[in-house]
Amino acid sequence: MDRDLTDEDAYESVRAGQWRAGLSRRGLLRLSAGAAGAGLGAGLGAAFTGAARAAGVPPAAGVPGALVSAPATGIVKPLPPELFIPQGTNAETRWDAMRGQGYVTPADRFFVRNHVATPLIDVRTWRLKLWGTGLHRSPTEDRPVEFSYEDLLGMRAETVTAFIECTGNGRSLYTSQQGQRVSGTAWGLGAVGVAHWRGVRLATVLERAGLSTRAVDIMPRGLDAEYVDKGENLGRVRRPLPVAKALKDVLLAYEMNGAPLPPDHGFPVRLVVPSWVGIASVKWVGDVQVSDRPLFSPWNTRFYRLFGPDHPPEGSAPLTRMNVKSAFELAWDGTLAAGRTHVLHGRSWSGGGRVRSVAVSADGGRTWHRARTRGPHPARGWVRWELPWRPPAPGRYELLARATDDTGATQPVTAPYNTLGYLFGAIARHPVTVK
Ligand SMILES: Nc1nc2c(c(=O)[nH]1)N[C@H]1C(S)=C(S)[C@@H](COP(=O)(O)O)O[C@H]1N2
Ligand SMILES: [Mo]
Repeated sequence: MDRDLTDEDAYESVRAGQWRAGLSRRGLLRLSAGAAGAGLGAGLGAAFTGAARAAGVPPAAGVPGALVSAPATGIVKPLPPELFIPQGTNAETRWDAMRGQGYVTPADRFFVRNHVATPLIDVRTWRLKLWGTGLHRSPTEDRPVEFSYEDLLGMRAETVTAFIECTGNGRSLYTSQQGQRVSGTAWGLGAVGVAHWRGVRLATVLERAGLSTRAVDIMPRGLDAEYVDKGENLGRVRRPLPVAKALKDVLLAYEMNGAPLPPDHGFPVRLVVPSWVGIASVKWVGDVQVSDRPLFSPWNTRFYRLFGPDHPPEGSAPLTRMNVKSAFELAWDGTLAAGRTHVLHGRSWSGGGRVRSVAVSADGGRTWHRARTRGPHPARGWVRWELPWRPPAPGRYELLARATDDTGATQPVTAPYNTLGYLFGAIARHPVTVK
C-alpha cells in the first residue's frame, strides 16, 4: 500500500524508520510515486487571475546575500512597540495589534523570524536554481536548471491563504504556565500570521525543471548568510521537504497580501508550506536540491524534532504539521474597564484542518461558552471569533480559549514537554486585570 507522506503519522513512521535503518529505496519510490500522483491536481483553492504581473520588477537593492545593517535585529521594516514585541533577531506580533484588523495579518505587523539578518537581493541577477539526482539528467549544483523572476511571474499564478507559524510559538508558556525550562526564543503567542500568498506552485516549477519519478525529497535553501550556532557554522538555512508535500499545496510565493514580498518575508521569492512548521517556508530561496534519496540538514535533525525524556536520543521524527491554537486579540496582562460588557475577540487555527468550534472560559475553566465564529474559514488559515463578557467584579482574571479542529483535535490543559519548547498547544491562560 502506498502511504501518503503528507499525512504526518505516515511521514513520521516512515522517516523514523529511515533514520534508523538507512533507506529502502524501493519503498521510497513507491511512496513518492503514489503520494505524488494523489496530490497532483488537488487545488490550492486558488484564484487564477490571468494577469500574472501584478508587481512588475521591483527596484534592485544590493547584491544577493548582502546584509542590511538595521541596528541589532537585522530586520528591515519598522518595529514600532505598539505592533511588535522584540525577540532578539526576531519580532513578535502583538495580539492587541490584531484587534480591528481584517482577516489577514497586514505585512506591517506580521511576525519576523530570522536566523540571521534580512538579505537584500537584486532581482535582476537573482535566479532560482534547481539541481540534483531527482531531476532528469541530474543537473549539478554548478550547472543547475534556472528560472528568473520574470520567468516565474510569467507562469500561471495561484493564491493561497495560509498561516505561517513558528514551531516555537507559545514557547514561553512552557515556563510561565507549566514551570518547565525550555531553550529557544521566548515567544508569547504572536509568532503566527495569516496572509494571502500569491505565486507559482512549486509543482509547476519542479515539473518544468524535469522532475523524475525517482525524486523523494527536495531541499530549498535561503540566500541569507550562514547560520552560526554556538560557534558552529551550520551553513545556510535549508530544510528537506518530501516530494509528496511539495507537489500537494506548496507555493513559491512572490506576493504577500497583494504586494511584492517585503524583504523581511523573503523577497523576491519564498516557499509557503501550508499547515506545516514555519521553518519549512524557506525565505529568500536561491536554490532547490531535488534528490532521489532522503536529505538531511540540521533543520530536520537537530532542530524541529521533539527531544526530552519522552523521546529517543535522536529525537522524534522531523516535525511536520502545526497543532491547534487560539489567541485573544488583547494585550497580555492588559486592562479592561469594570462595570460594562466587553466583546472578547480572538482567532484560532490548526495545521490539522479547519477549526470547527471555539469555547471560551472566564472563570479558569469551570464554565465554557461557545464563541461565535465569523468571516472566512479556510482550512489553511484561521477563524475569527467573538464572545461578549461582562466581568462580575474588578480584579484579576484568566481568559481561556479552546479550539477544536475538524479532525477532532483540541487543545489540552497541559502541553507535552520537550526540551526545545516546540508545539505549545495547551489552553493558554491569558491574564487580564479588570478595574
Ligand atoms: N532563509 C530563511 N528562511 C526562513 C527562516 C530563516 O531564518 N531564513 N526562518 C524560518 C522560520 S523558523 C520561520 S518561523 C519562518 C518565519 O517567516 P516570517 O519571518 O515571514 O514570519 O520563516 C522560515 N524561513
Ligand atoms: Mo520558526
